[in-house]
Amino acid sequence: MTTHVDAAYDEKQIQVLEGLEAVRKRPGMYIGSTDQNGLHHLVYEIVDNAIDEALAGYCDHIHVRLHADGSLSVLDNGRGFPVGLHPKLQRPAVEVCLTVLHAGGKFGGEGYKVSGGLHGVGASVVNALSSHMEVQVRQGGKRYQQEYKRGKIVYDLRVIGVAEDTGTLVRFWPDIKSQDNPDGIFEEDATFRFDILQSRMREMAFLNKGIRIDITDERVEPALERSYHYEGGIVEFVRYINKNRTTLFDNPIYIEGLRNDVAVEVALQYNDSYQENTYAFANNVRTNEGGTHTTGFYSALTRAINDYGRRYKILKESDSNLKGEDVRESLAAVISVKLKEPQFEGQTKSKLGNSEVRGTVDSMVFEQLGAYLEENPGEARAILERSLGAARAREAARKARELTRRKSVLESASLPGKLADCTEQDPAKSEIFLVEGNSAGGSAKSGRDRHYQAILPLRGKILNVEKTRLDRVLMNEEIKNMITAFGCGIGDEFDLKNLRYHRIVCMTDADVDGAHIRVLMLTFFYRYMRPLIEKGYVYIAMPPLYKVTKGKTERYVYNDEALEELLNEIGRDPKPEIQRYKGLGEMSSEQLWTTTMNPETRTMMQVTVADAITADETFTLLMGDQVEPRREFIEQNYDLVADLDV
Ligand code: TSJ
Repeated sequence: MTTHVDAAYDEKQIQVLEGLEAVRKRPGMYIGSTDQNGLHHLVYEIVDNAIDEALAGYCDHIHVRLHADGSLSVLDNGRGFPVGLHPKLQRPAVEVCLTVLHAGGKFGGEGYKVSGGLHGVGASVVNALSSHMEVQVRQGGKRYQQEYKRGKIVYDLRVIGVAEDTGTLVRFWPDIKSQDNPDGIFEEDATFRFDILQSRMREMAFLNKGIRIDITDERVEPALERSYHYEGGIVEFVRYINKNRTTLFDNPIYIEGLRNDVAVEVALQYNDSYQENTYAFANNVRTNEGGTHTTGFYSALTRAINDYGRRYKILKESDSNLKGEDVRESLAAVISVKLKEPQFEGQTKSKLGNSEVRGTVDSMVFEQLGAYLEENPGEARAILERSLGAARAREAARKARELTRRKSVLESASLPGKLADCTEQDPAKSEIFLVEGNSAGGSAKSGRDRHYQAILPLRGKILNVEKTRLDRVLMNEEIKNMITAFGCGIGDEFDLKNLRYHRIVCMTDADVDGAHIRVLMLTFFYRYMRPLIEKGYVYIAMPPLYKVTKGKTERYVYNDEALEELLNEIGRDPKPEIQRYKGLGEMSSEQLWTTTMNPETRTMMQVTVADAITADETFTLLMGDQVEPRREFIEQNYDLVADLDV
C-alpha cells in the first residue's frame, strides 16, 4: 500500500522536472489557446488562488491592476502564501507552487478549496507563460520577494523589508510574441481587455459574497477603476440581470444549503420579458452547457410549481401539467454549486457532469421553493398565472407551427417563395443574404453568384422579438421565412446540423432605418438562434457610402474618414464626382456584387458576443420598454450605438 503511494508520488516528481517546459511547448493544453482568451485565463488562474484564500475565510479584498507596461498584478489581504520549506523538496512553499507543475493543492491543508475547475491548472502555468513574474508575500512581520523569467528562478526567496499586515501579491508580464521576442507564447496582438476582466471580476464578486474585488486599468489616463462587493451575492446578481426589466415581485427567491458535500445556492426572480436567463456555475466556473446542477434545478422548479398549482386548484383538473418551458418563461436565475471534485464535460468543458449533484440540487430546491410558495401566496399566484399564460401561448405556438408544417407538406417545396436559393448543397460553402427591401433584393438576386449565394428579401421592419411572445413571433411572415430558409429550427428545437448556410449576412441600407432593421434581426438571432452567433455564422454586410468618380476611375468608399483620405490622395481639383448612396436600391446589380457581395472585394463584419450577460444587457436596453436606462446606455456607449442608432 505504502509502496504504491510512493511510486505514484515519484512518478509525479519526474513529470514535474520537465513540467514547465511542457507548458511552453503546448500552452493550448493548459490554457486552451494563445489568443486573448488564453491570456485572460492567466488572470483567472491567479485570481482563483486569492478567491480560495477568501473562501477559506482569511481574505476579503482582492485588487487586480492592469499596469501601463502590459503587466498585471493581483493583490490580496489573506494570510500570505506560506514561505516555510516544502518537506520533500526543501524549498519555500511559494516557490514550489510557482515553479512546479500541479503543485498547487499540496499546501492547501483541509481548507475548502474550490478552484481547480476549468482554469485550475496552477499558478506555475502562468509563471511558465510569463516573460517575467514577481511574487511578494507579507507575513510574520516580513516582506518576502522572488522573481522568475519564463518560469525559471531569478533569485531565491528573500526578505526585502518589514510588513505590518499580511497578504500575497503576484505580478506577471505575459510572454507575448514580437519581432524582438520570436519565442513568445501569446499572439502578437493579445492584450488584456478591461471590459472582459471587469465583467468577470463583477461575476466573481457576485458569486462569492462579501469579497471586495477592485480592478484598475492604469494603461489609460485617467485610470479606470471599478469596485465590486456584494453582501447579497447571487441575489444581487439576479437583481442585476433584471435591473432594466420590470419584475413580477420585488425580492428574488433565495435557496441555499450544504448537502452531500455540495454547497448549493440558487436565486430566481421573474420579469416581464419572454426569455429565460439562467446562468449556472460550478466552483465559480460558468457552465454554459449546463449540466447536472441545471437539470436538478429545472426539475425541482417544474415540480414545485405544479404541486402548488394543484394543491390550491390554480391548475384546473382539466389543465395538463405545466412544462419546464412554461415555468422558465421570463425567469432570471443564477445557480451556483461548489463541490470537491467537479467534472467538466462537453465540447467546451463547460458542462457539469457529477451525477450526484442533480439529486442534491433537486431535493434542496424542491423543499425550499415549496416552503417559499406556501409562505408567499401572492408571489406564488403570480408565478402560476405567468406560467399558465406561457402554457397557453405554447399551445397556440404549437398549432401555428403545425399549420406551417402541414402547409409545407402540401406544397412540394417547403422553402419560402421569396427565397432565391443557391445550387450548392454543402452548408459550409453556402451563404444567405438577408436583404432589406424588395428592390435591393432584386438587384442582389441578379448580381449574386447563384452557385453559393442565396438571397432572401425582407420587407420593411421586422418584428421586435424582445416585446413579443413566441406564438406571435412565429406568426410573423419575415421570421417564418428566415426559419424555413435556414432550416435549423428555433429555441429548444434549434439544431445546428440542419442549418443550410454557414454565412448569414444581414444586408441593410447604410442609414438609420437600416441600422434599426439590423438590430431587430440580431435580436431575433440572439434570442432564438443563439448558436448562430456563438459559432460566428452571422455577418453584417458593409455596403459603400460613396462612389467617387474622377476621369475614368471609380472608387467606392465605406465611411467618411476614408472619403477624406481618398480626396486628399486624388486631389479636389478638378473636382471629383461624389455620389452618396442612400440605400442599397440605388446600386446596380453589378455594383452591389463588386462592392458588397463578392468575397474577393467585399468587407463584412462578423457578429460576436463576448459574454452572454453583457449581450443580454445590451439587447434588453436597446429593444426593451424602459426609456430612461436606454437613454443612459446610449449616452454612455455612444460609439457603439451611434451606428446602430435606435
Ligand atoms: F498562487 C499564487 F501565487 F498565484 C497566488 C496565491 C496569487 C495570489 C494573488 C494569491 C495567492 C494566495 C495564496 N493568497 N493567499 C494564499 N494563501 C495560501 O496559499 C495559504 C496560506 C496559509 C495556509 C495555512 O494553512 O496556513 C494555507 C494556504 C494555502
